[in-house]
Amino acid sequence: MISRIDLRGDALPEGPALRDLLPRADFDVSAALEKVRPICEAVHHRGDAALIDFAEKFDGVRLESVRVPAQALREALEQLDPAVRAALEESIRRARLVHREQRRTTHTTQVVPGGSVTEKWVPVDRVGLYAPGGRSVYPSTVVMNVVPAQEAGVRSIALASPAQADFDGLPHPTILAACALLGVDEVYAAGGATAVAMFAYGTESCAPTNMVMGPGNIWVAAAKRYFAGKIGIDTEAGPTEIAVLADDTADPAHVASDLISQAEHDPLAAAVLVTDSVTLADAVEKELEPQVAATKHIEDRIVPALRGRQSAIVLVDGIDEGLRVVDAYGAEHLEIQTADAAAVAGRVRNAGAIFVGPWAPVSLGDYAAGSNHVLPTGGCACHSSGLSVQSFLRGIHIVDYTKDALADVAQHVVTLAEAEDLPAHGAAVKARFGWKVPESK
Ligand code: HSO
Ligand code: ZN
Repeated sequence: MISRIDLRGDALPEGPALRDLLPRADFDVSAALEKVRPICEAVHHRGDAALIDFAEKFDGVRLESVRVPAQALREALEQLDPAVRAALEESIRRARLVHREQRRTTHTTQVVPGGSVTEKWVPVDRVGLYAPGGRSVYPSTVVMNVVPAQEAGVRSIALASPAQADFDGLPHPTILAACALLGVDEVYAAGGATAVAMFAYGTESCAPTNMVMGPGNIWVAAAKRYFAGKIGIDTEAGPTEIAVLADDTADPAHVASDLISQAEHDPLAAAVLVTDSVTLADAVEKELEPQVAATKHIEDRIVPALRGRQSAIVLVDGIDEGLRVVDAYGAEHLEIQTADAAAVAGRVRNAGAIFVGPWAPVSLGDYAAGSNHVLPTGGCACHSSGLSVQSFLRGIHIVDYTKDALADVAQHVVTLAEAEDLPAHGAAVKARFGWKVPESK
């Protein structure tokens, strides 16, 4: 069911060489980039008409308009299963608690008397959020995208999700209901690259946005890459990943169920167990068979995900070596199921989110821990964070100097300008002092 990589015995290699020993699926966005280019350009030139044609081609439904009417949002909320509504409300409440505390405050540094730099945090004006459709209809992802944007103070939030043939071309009703619960009333039936292009260029019915955030498939990732540098985008989301660092204190049944839980997303999802215990490795492997057989998405997702080259049980000599392995891997989700799990978790440097001990499975974070589930994949956790209030803010420096404060540092500015062969930079300072460099006090 799952392969093994034995890294015991020899000293582990350093950095990238260690990462190369670890399993990871290919997620080649560059090939998809060529295919999304004409799609993006068609949306640029033909606007809504192109979106409608693409929905017919890709989603099999002819739309009258891409904008979802307010009535449809209200109805979706009215018809939402009350238990699902209560669960979403609790998920929203917890996410708000966490994300509200991520807000940044304006801060002024008095650099010298009369000279200060203030950092002011300003939300992006308008953002486009994407919620996938198709195999993954996740109202929880709507929550994880919208809550940080709202808590950041973004004034204009639009959301797109693919048109569904089964629902008269509207996005999935649970997506609409989640929007209604969150107070998002600008919703579009647009999927994949077409949605990203709609937000980036704007169309007759959708004003352009400053940013496009939210996970999606390879086409969404490719379209985001196409617009990188022109609008704000978050880190590209690849297939989901779980790594579990466990020792012989872990419960093999729980480790197995956690691995399966993320394998359930996608045949390319990665499930990696890193352990120093052969006994645990054997027991987890034994657990996988019956647990997989008892669940739902067996052949289409879980079995290919666990059998795929992206998943493995990695054997290491001890927890120190295990930590080096999980740091080299940089998992989207990392569970620590070891003795003294909090202390081990405290030593991890690279992970999108860390789940500590036996009572914090990744599923909790997916829905209701309060943490965000839009997290860096594909090793991007080594340089990026998950979605947060910060993702929607810009820190603007406000430089405020008096004449005396400028005079005091003028010589240094002129010296550096000359050293960089940019005399006009220095002149901009000298001009203010009768073309003489004032003496520093
Ligand atoms: N584990 C996914 C998020 C998700 N799980 C949505 C269930 N629904 C990526 O973090
Ligand atoms: Zn999940």
